[in-house]
Amino acid sequence: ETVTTAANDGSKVPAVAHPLAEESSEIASNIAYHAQYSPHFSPLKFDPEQAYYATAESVRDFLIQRWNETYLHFHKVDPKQTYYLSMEYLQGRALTNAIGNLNIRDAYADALNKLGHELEEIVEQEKDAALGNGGLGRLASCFLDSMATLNLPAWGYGLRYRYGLFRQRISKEGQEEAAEDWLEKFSPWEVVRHDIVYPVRFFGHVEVSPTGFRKWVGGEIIQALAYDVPIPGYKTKNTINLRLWEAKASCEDFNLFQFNGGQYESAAQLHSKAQQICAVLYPGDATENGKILRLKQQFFLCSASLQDIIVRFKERRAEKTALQWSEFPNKVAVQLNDTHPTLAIPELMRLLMDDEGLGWDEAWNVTTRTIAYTNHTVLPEALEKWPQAIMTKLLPRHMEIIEEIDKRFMAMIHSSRTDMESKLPSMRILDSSNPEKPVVRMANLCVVSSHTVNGVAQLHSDILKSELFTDYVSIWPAKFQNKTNGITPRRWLRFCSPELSDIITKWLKTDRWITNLDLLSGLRKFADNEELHSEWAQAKMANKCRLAQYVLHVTGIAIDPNSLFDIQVKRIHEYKRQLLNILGAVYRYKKLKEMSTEERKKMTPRTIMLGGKAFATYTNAKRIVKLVNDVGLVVNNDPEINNYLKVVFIPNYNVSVAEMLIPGSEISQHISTAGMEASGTSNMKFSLNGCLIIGTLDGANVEIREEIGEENFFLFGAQADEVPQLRKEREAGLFKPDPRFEEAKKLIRSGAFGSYDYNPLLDSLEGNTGYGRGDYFLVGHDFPSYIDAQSRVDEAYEDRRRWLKMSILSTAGSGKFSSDRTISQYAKEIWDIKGCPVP
Ligand code: GPQ
Repeated sequence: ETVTTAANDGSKVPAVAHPLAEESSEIASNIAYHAQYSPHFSPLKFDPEQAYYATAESVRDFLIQRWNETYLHFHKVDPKQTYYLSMEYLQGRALTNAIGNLNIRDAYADALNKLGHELEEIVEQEKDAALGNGGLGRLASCFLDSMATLNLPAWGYGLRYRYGLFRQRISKEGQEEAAEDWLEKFSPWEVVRHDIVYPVRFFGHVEVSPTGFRKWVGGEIIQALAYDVPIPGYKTKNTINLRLWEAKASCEDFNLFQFNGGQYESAAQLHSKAQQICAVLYPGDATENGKILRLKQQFFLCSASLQDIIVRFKERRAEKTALQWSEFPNKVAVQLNDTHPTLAIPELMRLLMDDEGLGWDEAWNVTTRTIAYTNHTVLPEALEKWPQAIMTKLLPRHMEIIEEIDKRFMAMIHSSRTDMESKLPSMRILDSSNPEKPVVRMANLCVVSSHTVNGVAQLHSDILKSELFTDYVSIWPAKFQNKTNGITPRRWLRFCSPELSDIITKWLKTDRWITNLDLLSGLRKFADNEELHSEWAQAKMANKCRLAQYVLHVTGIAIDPNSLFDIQVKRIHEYKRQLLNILGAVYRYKKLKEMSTEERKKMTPRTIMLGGKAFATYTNAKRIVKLVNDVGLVVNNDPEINNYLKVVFIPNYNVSVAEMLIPGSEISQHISTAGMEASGTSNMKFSLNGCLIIGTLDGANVEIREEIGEENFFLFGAQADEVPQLRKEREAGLFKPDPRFEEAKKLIRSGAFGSYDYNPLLDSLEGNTGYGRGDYFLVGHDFPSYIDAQSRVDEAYEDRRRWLKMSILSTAGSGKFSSDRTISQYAKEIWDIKGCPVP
């Protein structure tokens, strides 16, 4: 038997080279070194899994080196620094990204070859870090990549969930959820920091001293322990930090006496409470206990992060001048990723007043100059409201502070804006309209306490100003901004589609587009060039074949790379209207069935792929997943039809799956009800990869269409400002459904796709409107124009040259959607920070 370990083969590889060597034979020996001395060492094995861990650990050596250099440099220069607070980060895999950003990919590929492995196979060993649900979490991760690449002094703070987003399995029943154990075999990308621990208090009460000084005491104290994830910039030394907190009880909280007495559970009570805090991403919050846990998570993030920020502020002051709190906002910017970390506001106030001895006005001045808030949704159910009773119990001092902010806000209106007094009930932070159950409106707290509030696409920011926050705009017009989202071109083009990237670099005669995405517009002048067309088509075909292989592997369904690849991947939600997509597919199927064989042969073959996770308790979303799978079963097994149409549900959609799907797509669907998708970010990824969009005038679609040209965008559906009127008409019974819409629903109701009862799902498209019923999302209204737009897609695809031109123009027009542009704007217009490159 041959021994498969490269680690032990001293004749082939020397034991240790310089840990930061960049030459492939030295890298090979470093990988071998890690294989030999890491905790994963097995003398008989050097299979892909061991090779992955050893490779990752050798890459980590570079990252730690650069992380330290960057930290010291920031410490020395002492620039103003941004802290991005987010409950979610969807990092995905790190290996390809790290060696790509460090510019050592080819050397690593060679090194692994020398050790008998293929880089492509090794990177597949890594589990996704899925500490987020969807767009909001992935945006945070793209932002970190841009912050590092732009050399900005900026860090991310988050939570180290034990179990990230669930793994989705598809069975006969539909979606099934299983815990995803991303830490099962340890993550090589995090460094535990036993030297960085802060106490975080919960419950307890407020004690008032004889001098009137208030202090939060008692309750339980959980320790926040830091785990650092180094984030390398692209072709720069700068490597910033994503600091994730884990909850721990201190050893003093372990009751040895009880344990020895056999009371094992109560002996470790606080330990088990601590474990719950970071156990899972976004646990359901329908129950009282669930609510407390979610609120605990939010406060845990805010308190630990702010304590850490304050320690660093003091450290950097200590060497220079005396401590001056008014300087704090000149050194620290805190960005709230939606309302989830709102408690940073009262927590900063508390730390400044109760721990540092500042008065209210001084603390308020510091807090409001420090904190800025990004809104990511106008959906009413996503606007957080916490019952005051729960807040008072869990965070009594913070509730006092929030009440004081509310009181002072009202006083300000009464004294200087009497014209706005009638608006106070909806503007107040505390909502006591139900006196039995007063709630804290987190978005209002954010708007009142932040120096800047921004939306995430122009249309969304306009809606915030004209609808959600109108009254505040009249008080603080300058507070509101737009920052259109972006995506990192490294992960979402350079690394996920090396074929297309090389072509772009060749034609632009530079690879500077990777950090200056506007340069892509230089492709426009080649949009009709036949040589480029043929290279472009070849790259696209290679990506489609790779995707087809993947689909076969995960679903067993063979799809034809010559068919039009049509993709919709995102969280399943009624407002995103996957139901419109599948009703369209059903309609297409029905029309194909009605055709003669001759007629059918003239049709454009299509492969419709859908993917995405449904929240475990969101019934209609789960029904949609089931429907897609049921339609696929019938269509894909119909021998008359399956050369012209396939419907495939891609299971377990995540960042890595996206990196496979997006480069292989030709048309993608971004078809939310106008006004409801704040921005969308996958639309940018598809467009960047030369995939055309069929979409509504919603979120960032509006700006994508502007950039790439309306002739290259398949537009349909109602516009945002028409939606309220359409809903009213629907309610008044004035809506006359298109016969094609009725046909599609009828076919599903007839049982053509199995015996599952789809009536409740389809009934949500009938009757009077109201949220979640009576076709609130206007599927029926938009259906005919959607079908027409799909016909235009088919027609355009038949004209090869026209399609390729549109595809090239999509990529050429995507420069604006780099997260480098977004982050530069945040840096300049909100944070007031500048690049601080490590020399
Ligand atoms: N978004 Cl509030 C989420 O993914 N989760 C959330 O909790 C909230 C928003 C999304 C939003 O739906 C998309 O339109 C945006 O593109 C994305 O945030 C990033 O801004």
